[in-house]
Amino acid sequence: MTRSAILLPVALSTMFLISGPAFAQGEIALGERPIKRAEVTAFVKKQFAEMDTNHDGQVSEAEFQAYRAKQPDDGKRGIGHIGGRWFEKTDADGNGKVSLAEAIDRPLKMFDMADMNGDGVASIDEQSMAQLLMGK
Ligand SMILES: [Ca+2]
Ligand SMILES: [Ca+2]
Repeated sequence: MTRSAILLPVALSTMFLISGPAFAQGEIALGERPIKRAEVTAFVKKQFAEMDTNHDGQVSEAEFQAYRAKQPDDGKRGIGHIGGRWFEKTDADGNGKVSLAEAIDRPLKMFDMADMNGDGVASIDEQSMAQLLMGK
């Protein structure tokens, strides 16, 4: 058996160890890997579906509070983080319900701010710059 044949599975399992936790945290962490715009959209749609427990296409304040209660709070703040003031900040038209369009607006704006060259991918460098601009 050659040396590389032995090392490759080890390298792969290490990659999984590194990328694993980022997927388990319920949001897209910044500064860990390049993020695609489509990924942000897909993530917010999935998160929205998880929050909209009665499936009426709107997230009510009660649904938001229930989601918050079970969201792991590990101190990380990435794109799609549902903070304590998420509901009031996200309900742009103030009708007491958050629609999918409203939910997707802020994460995408954050993404577009990071994606400075507009190629649809926020590189790690671009994310670092965005974090600086956001004062983190
Ligand atoms: Ca709902
Ligand atoms: Ca609304």
